[in-house]
Amino acid sequence: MHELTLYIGNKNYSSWSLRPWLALKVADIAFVEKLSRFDESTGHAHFIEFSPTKKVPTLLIHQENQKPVTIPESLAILETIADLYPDRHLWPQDAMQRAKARALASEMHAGFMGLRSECPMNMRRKIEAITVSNSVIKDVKRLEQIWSDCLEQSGGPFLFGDFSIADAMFAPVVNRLEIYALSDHIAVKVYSKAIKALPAWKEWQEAALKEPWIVQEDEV
Ligand SMILES: N[C@@H](CCC(=O)N[C@@H](CS)C(=O)NCC(=O)O)C(=O)O
Repeated sequence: MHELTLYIGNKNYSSWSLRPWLALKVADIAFVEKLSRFDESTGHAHFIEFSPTKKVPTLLIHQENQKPVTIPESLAILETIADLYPDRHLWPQDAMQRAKARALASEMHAGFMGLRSECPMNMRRKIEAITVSNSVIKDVKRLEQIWSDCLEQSGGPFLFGDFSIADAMFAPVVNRLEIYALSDHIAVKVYSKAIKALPAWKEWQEAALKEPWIVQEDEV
């Protein structure tokens, strides 16, 4: 038996935190949520109290009579959850589809630097286009290609049919594409609608809108 504690950052801004939080909620896995606010004045120094990387998200796995196991890195957290709860099928069951989903989740984890640096997630930001670099335009084109290919092959509503870790990894991008008006592609519209209809997405967004804290560098 084990219990889970997930440390996350501000719901308005923390795109990496959203990923495992969303997967845990969609898979109906119980966990204790600990929100630790960003503090730009100290470089988020207090994150060291729970994470060796000083970053959110970080998962703690508590087992009886043992020291908690600490897992930083969103993708490692998602893999760990899939391992601990195999019956929730957080990866596609077919090996080839699973391989494809893993490749896409890794691509998201390691790439899309233009989009990630120029267009921060911001759940409360009003929709308003901004001028973006070619790197962002390239990232958006790649997302349009991934989402349209996956939805065409799976039939939706999620990238591999049922919600998977690939969706958890791409979910924050739904907000970025919307608030900076980056795409009119039909696959983006259809996929964004499916993600935003998740009760867990709505729960995260509602909480984000109630947060009073402003992180100036993420206000574009
Ligand atoms: N590769 C990490 C990235 C995590 C990350 O950069 N988190 C941000 C917040 S969304 C953070 O904790 N920043 C604080 C810092 O860099 O000191 C992951 O996948 O979890």
